[in-house]
Amino acid sequence: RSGREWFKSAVVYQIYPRSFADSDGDGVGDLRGIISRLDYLHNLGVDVVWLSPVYRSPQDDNGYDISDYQDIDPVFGDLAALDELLNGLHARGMKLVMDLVVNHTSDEHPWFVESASSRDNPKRDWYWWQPPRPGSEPGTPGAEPNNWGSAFSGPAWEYDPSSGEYYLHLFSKKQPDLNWENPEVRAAVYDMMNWWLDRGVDGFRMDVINFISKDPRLPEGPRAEGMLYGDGGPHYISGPRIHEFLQEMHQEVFAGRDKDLLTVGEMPGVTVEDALLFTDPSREEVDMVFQFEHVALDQEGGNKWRPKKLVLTDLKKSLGRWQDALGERGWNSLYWGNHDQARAVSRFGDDGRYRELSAKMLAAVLHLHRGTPYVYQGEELGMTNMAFGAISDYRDIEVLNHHREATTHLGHTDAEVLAALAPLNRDNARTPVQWDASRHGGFTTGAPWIAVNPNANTINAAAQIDDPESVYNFYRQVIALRHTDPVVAYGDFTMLLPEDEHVYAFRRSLPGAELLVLGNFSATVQPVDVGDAAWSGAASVLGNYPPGTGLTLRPWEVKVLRRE
Ligand code: TEU
Repeated sequence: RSGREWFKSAVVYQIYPRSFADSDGDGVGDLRGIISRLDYLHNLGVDVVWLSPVYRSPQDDNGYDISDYQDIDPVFGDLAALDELLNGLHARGMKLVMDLVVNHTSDEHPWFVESASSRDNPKRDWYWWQPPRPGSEPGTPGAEPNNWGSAFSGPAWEYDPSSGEYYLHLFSKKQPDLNWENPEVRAAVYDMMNWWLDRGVDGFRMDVINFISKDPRLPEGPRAEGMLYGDGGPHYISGPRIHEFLQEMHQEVFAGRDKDLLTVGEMPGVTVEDALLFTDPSREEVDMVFQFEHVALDQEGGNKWRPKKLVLTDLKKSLGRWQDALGERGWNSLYWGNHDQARAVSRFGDDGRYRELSAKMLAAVLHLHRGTPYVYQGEELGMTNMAFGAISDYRDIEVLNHHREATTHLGHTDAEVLAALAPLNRDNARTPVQWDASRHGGFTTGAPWIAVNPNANTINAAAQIDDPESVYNFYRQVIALRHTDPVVAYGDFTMLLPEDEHVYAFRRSLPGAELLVLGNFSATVQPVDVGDAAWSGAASVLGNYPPGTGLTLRPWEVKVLRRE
């Protein structure tokens, strides 16, 4: 590998299709809505679109429960529309990366329907079926084969009375886990992946791909005080055969293809050490991973329903460690948000008085790290979290299941749960993209599947596209910098002022040129001394204020200086 792979100077834009743009007035975003916005994306300058699932699905987890991997759900369109989107992107020199969800299928996938039809069905072993715990009353609490909990509350096992066995589901009970120990499962997945690559797609974002290898003994997990279920994580996060499976996938699907492809593994719980193995090009596993350390720092014990204030030095320590570890070998993805995370400007910036300034600062600080940056739809507009009123305003299964469990089994009141849900729930990021100040933010002419944020009347694309000072146009400048300055794509990374509690400072350098990036994560003026007075005279290549003097930072200011 050249060390200068194409994806190192690329920027990826994530589209969550049901919330992006609705073309037929049914209140749900769709493929033709995306097609109508391709020039908006091209103008932004992004190179790749990562499209969250649009396959046939009962939509139990908004498409991450797939019932046909090789067809498009009618709510989003059809394969002809997908091909039109693909051609539209390629015609603009952009690529399409599909979302690969193969840790589990929908319970309505024919594979599962067959598997569940009888204990001796040939596909029984395509999923994880287990008898009740010995000596237990089948179907009653505690009879599950082990104590693992589901990510969406409740046990990770669902009882099937017709066969008297349980099936494993790390997520919703309509998302049964595939059994990757079975070579027939792996072959079927690789066939499907090849079918999509042969159709012209340019790679995959792989959903919880480090969960596909489980300890086949399915041992009990540790159960923390006050938790209803054990944590199976130690027995399926980056499990025993994960590297073998990803290397086999690479050989069966990606090897020998003569086009630039992108593979990014979504890996909750992945460690730096494992990520080095996953992304080391010589191992031919994946190009990069989504790790979750920096998005767990504002939660007590990683519990998103126990939010706490983020400490900047913790953030710098975490991201700095990933920069150092994957600096020479391997590669980082860079993100503040996605469809599972709260909106960046609300979570890491200030979505009130300093919304635009902090959104721009966050963009420059993130994108100028070493790695491939991901822009989540609406982030380029400075879209914010949503103030949901009642539980009936929510749509996300993770939220609804937690609310039910917390109010029925854990004795919390509705008000307590709603307060705990507000900062980090996934629906914050799933309110429709705000295109203009018309009804429903120009997202749909119908009734939106989830409410549009009322601030769409001021925060929207129409108000920003032609405003050179807008968040949108700042993103254009940041993205352009990765395309034009090799220091951004290929330079090394040195964290500066690690103990400073308000300023995020780092240096990027290549022989002959270097950048200094200074971000003020506070609303107060911050003097900055990086121990090198020569920077004071360096040229400013990017900033969110009119050029100032020296290195002092105004509220939420970002300065990017360059010197040869
Ligand atoms: O998310 C995996 C994952 O770890 C999420 O459960 C995330 O940690 C959690 O939502 C944060 O609270 C992937 C998809 O991105 C997510 O949308 C799906 O719900 C999930 O897998 C199951 O497919």
